[in-house]
Amino acid sequence: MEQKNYRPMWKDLGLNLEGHDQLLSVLGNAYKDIYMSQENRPKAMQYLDFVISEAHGLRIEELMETKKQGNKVVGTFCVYVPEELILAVGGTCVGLCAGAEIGIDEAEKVLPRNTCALIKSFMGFKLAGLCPYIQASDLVVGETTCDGKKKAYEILNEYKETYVMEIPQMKTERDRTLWRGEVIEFKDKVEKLAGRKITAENLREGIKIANDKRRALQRLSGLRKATPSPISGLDALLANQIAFYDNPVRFTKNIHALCDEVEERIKNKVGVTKNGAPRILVSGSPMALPNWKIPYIIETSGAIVVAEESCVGERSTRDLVDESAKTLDEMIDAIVDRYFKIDCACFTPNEERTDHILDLVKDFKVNGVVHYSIQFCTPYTVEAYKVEKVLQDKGIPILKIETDYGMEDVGQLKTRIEAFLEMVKG
Ligand code: BJ8
Repeated sequence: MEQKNYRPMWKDLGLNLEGHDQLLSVLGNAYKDIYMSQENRPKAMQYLDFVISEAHGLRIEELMETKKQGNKVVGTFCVYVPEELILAVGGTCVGLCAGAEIGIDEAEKVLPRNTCALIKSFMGFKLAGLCPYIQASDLVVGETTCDGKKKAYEILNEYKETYVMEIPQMKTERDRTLWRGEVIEFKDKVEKLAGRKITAENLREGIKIANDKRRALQRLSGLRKATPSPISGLDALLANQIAFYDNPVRFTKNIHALCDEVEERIKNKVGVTKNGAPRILVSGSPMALPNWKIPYIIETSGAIVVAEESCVGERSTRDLVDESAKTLDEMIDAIVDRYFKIDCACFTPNEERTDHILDLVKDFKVNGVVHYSIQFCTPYTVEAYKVEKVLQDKGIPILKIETDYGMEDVGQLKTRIEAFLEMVKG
């Protein structure tokens, strides 16, 4: 099928056309090498292949169309932003580009070099004019999670209006009160932006759409407990990454179709690996699209990733908003409670996270954990100590990795991961 010419749209959005062409070509090749070279993928993955191929085309066209109809597009960088409120006013919530080493020179003009790759990436994408999602957004919503993000949003705000939600750092009643206030303020902001009121009716609908998406991803995650693994970790990660970009209703339907096929595979004992391949949990910093580095190395070294303890994975999908709330106030409380459970390493203490890692190890019959921290990410790099300790106490092998989005250390990482897998097997 011939690709449509999206250049006029990209130009209108103010993208740097030449740089954007290069980006699409690099990403297209990486996708071919990493994804299309996998054997025996479920056929339903074709949907996600298509979404990826149109991530900067058709999907952006859809966003521009919904904007024309008076609806708003809100861009985010964190799973703390309650998308239910955005959906309630007919808006679209999209994740913004933050997963590739792009525009680093530009980013380093405004940020210190020793900033985590995710932050440098979102700044680089914006300053180099390469992310159509931020260009299409009516508002960017940031959050006070880690210091790097918090301070970087002040700079990003000079280039694009960035509204910042205050996220508490602890989980006491007082923190919950603060968080409730933040959610209510955000509700007011969304209402003003959209020029529409949030009501019990439209919020119920927003909650349902977001929960349905999470239920579909939970179903997919649950199927990965099977042996042999019916789907690669790379493909499952892709589903979790695309969840931040695609139309949620269409995405949910297609993930269920994928799950139907994966269920059939399990019945017929069809797997993507041989029995006996080490089952790995990747835990830590989020892997934003197109950050596939660690699972790619693991899965081309003879192991399989069976779960991601990460915001692009389990952490953002495991909790639902209680749907039994009747009034608007009760619904807000249900949203506050759901988001308050997120166990990001920005919280202290954060024992829920280590408890949860142990649960995942048990439920997914994990043989070893790869703890992934983006270099210079203080919360996850420091918390790795606690994670290592609880796993070692239970005799579960762990490999701690710190890396950025560059490819220079791939050989070295592969050597370390292969040595780890040998040990996991033994
Ligand atoms: S809820 S994990 S999505 S903050 S990698 S920018 S923490 S220095 S991304 Fe995150 Fe929300 Fe937490 Fe999840 Fe900072 Fe670390 Fe960089 Fe990070």
